[in-house]
Amino acid sequence: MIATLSLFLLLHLTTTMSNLQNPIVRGFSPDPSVCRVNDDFYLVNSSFAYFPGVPIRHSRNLSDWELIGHCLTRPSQLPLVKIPIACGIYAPTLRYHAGKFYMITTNVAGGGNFLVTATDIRGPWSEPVWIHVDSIDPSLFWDDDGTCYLTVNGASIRQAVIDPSTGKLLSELQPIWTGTGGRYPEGPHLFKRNGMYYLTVAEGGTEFGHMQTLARSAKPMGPFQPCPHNPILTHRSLVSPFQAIGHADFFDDGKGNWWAVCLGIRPKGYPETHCLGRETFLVPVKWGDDGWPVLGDSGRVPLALDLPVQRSAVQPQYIVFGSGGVPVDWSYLRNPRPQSYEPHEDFLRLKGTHVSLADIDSPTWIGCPQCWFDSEFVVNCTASTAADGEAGLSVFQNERHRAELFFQGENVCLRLTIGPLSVVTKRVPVHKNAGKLVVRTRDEHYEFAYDDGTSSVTLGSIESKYLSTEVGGGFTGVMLGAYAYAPDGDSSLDLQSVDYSGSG
Ligand code: 6LW
Repeated sequence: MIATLSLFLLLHLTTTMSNLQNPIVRGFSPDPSVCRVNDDFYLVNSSFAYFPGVPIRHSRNLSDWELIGHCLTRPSQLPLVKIPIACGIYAPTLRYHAGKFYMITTNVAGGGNFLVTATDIRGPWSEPVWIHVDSIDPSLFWDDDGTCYLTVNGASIRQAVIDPSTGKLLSELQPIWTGTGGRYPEGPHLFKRNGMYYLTVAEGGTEFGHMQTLARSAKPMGPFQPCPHNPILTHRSLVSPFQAIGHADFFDDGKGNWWAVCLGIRPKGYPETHCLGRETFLVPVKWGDDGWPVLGDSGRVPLALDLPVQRSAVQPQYIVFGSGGVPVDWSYLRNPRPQSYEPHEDFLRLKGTHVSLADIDSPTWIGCPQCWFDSEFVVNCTASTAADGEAGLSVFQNERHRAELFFQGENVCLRLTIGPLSVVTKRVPVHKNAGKLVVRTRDEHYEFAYDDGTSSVTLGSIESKYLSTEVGGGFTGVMLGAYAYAPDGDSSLDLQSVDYSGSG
């Protein structure tokens, strides 16, 4: 009996350990798009007002995704000047054709639709080729004859032939499908399989009513017939840890298997709210003999996938700052002022300016997505603050929903900002402006502490719903980072290291 039980437990553990848990990218990673080149998969996500823009992740096994760079790394490609956090880069599409990568997207409040190209995925990427179409969520598809189609959102999904080298439309932008009646048909992608053209669309809005639908035609411009079992993917009205599922992109793995990536959220509490932003999920696609696909578990995202996990899902980060500057998976808020970030041998100096985290501007700030529910983010630093200057740790949803644990004069302070209310809730005298500033994230709250190396003091906490997208609005997620603010005089933060680990 004991032997049987041990064998069962071993099998269960082995299976559990080998299964990839969704989401495949944890934390702020909305509007995913994937393309495959031979055995390499590349994933891009939207990035809004964060710079650099459109992160690129690479995988060869669909389990491990490494952030390898960004498509938009220059202000000439990505002007983000004093625009709201929910503007900037919306949904991107990544495609590969005839030896060249194409990324097409929209800079909302920054010029509209454009594409950039590269022969190497790691760049350099070209300057924008602007596309003068009033829409969001542009997608590209090349037919077997080399014709390139642009598909965009609207009251109906619209499509035209395009010259991607110039961005010029070569045919009239025509409505090709209105979807199944869900609000906001968006995120369209055209793809081809066994001679049929498939058009997939997100409907219902990117919240709890989100769904993915599909139609097909014998011709690229239609007419399109809807799939008999639409929505092909949704979690609306389901009891599931995953919600708001939609905005899918299809791809095949070169071995006869089809997959889809999609966005979703993992809300907590009641009413449900989410802080980690919209994340990226992976769904297996099985094609029926009728030429229609079934996604996941009868149109639901599976909790786990039968894919070997090469590395644990918990990838602790221990970042030592110094001459290397800012790590590839960290971002600035809008276009940074380069002179405010000064690499030294064993620290990065963040030099404050008159721009604060309350301003829709470019404060001295760097951060990375919160990617776990149960985690600890430790900023090891030394601050120098003058007058009303401040420097320290930042938990940031947007300018009006955020928390800072910062050094100011001879104190460590905790300030919580919820809409119009911004209050320093605690001041603790300290004998040095150095040590570890800590935020512990939990399912439904954030807790803040200061550790001077000999003792630790907790300054307070905030319920996470006040930093959630449902309360704060927008399309991003909580970012954890460091900052400096100098309304007058010189205030700076010498950032030695950040230790970030967690689970869930
Ligand atoms: C994106 C649209 C959407 O452009 O939200 O979830 C917008 N879908 O397709 C911003 O992410």
